Amino acid sequence: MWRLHQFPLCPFSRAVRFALAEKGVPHQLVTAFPWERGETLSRLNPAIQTPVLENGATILCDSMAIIEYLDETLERPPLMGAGAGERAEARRLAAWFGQRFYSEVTAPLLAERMYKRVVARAMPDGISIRNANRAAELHLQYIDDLLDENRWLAGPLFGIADIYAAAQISVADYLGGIDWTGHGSSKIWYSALKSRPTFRVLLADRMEGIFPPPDYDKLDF
Ligand SMILES: N[C@@H](CCC(=O)N[C@@H](CS)C(=O)NCC(=O)O)C(=O)O
Repeated sequence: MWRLHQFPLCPFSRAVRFALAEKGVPHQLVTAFPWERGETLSRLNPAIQTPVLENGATILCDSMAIIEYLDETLERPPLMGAGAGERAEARRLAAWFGQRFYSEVTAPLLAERMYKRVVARAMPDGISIRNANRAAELHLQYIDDLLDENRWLAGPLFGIADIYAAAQISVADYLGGIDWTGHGSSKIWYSALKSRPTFRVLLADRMEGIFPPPDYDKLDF
């Protein structure tokens, strides 16, 4: 059976978990905290990062490589889009959320509200949190704009762009960084995701010692 090395607030692991669930792939979760630089994670992934998906001799690292592997080996449901143009747009947006949203929103919130609490035992930096919240607001505006054009972020079908965006937003939301006020289109899109059983499993997960806001996993938020 596949084993996914991950931790509950890793947005890249959440993207892989979401894709595994959509593809109906049975898997076990193995908790790995990259900052502990454990022997298993270091052996499996030279970058010492989560996620890693492994099954015996098959070891897959990097969320995008893993999800593309799943999409190439399991036909249904397709996650990358139909033609080359749709796939290019889906990859562009997956990179947007995996790189820009992560560096501007999720990573600072993880540093201030998770790492400092659980590992460094230090006070969070309010300015960094405020900047992350402001950046999140701009990203929600961008999602509103994308949804003016399409039903899902990259086109008419649900796919990898939605998976990446939802994975990042769900972690930022868990850490109190998302305010949906004034973002009706984004909220409707996220509400459709929240009602998918494949995504609800992720929202049920908790990181020890850190609690999400009350509406975090509610369908009515
Ligand atoms: N490009 C990688 C990024 C993975 C990543 O940055 N994972 C974080 C945890 S969410 C990590 O392991 N950070 C530790 C480090 O970079 O040293 C992917 O998509 O899988």
